[in-house]
Amino acid sequence: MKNLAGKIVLITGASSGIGEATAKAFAAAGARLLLCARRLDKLAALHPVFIEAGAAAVHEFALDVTDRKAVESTLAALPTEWSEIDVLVNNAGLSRGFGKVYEDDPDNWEEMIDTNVKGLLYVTRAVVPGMVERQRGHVINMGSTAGYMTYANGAVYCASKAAEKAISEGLKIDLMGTPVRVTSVDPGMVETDFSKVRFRGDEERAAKVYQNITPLQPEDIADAIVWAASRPSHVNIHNIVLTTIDQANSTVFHRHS
Ligand code: 8X3
Repeated sequence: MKNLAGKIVLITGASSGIGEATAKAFAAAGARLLLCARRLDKLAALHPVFIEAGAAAVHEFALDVTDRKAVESTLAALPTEWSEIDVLVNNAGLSRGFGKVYEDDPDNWEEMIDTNVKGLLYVTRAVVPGMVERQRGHVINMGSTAGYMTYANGAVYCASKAAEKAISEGLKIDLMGTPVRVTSVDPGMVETDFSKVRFRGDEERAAKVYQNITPLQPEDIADAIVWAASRPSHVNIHNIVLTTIDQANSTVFHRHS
C-alpha cells in the first residue's frame, strides 16, 4: 500500500477490537499512527506491537471522545509533527444494554449517543477543517448493519448507527468541491469485546451471540478500512457493508447445528 506510507492516521478507540486491528493494518502499510483511547496504559502497551507491524511512527494519547472540551483542546494541541492528519478513523463506539425502549436504562442511551454520535461529531469537527485547508484527507466512520435495519432490543444502538449513516452522507455532501473523502464502513456481527461491553462483562451471555456462527474478525474490518483508504485520490468509497457468510442482515442469521 504505497500511498499510505508516511501518512498520518488518527484512530479513535484504538486500544482494542476493530481499532487495534485497524492500527495494525495501517502500520503494515507504513503509516504514522496517531492513536487515542480512554485507556492510555492499554494503548501504550501496544506501542511495540505497532512498531513491529511496520508503523513509521506511533504517537498515542488519552482521549474520551464524549468530552467535547477535551476533544477540542487535545486535538488543537497535538505536536506539530502530528497535526496534519491525512486519515481519520472514527472508530470509538459501543453498545450498552439490550432491552425495550420503554424499559431500558436511560444511562445506556446517554453512553451510546454520547460516544457513537456526539463523540464522532466532536472529533470530526476538530479534524476536518485542517483537511479542507490542506486540500487532502479522508474520514472513515464506523457504521453498522444496525444502521440499516433495527433489531429487537437494540433501538437506541441502531439509532446511533443510523445517525452515523446520516452524518457520513451529510459530511460527504458538505465536502463536495473539496478533495476530502468520506467512507462509512458498516459491518454486521464482529467478534470483539462488543457483546461483553453490551452485557457489562457477562461473558456467558456475550459468548451466546457468536455461538454456532462464524463471526467476522476485527482484521476483516481493518482490511476494508485500509482498502478504502488506499484507493486513488479521485475514488470515494461511500459505504462498505460486510457481514459473515452466516449473516444476511441485522436479523437473519444461519446458526450451524
Ligand atoms: C454491530 C452489529 O448486529 O452486532 O454493530 O449490532 S450488531
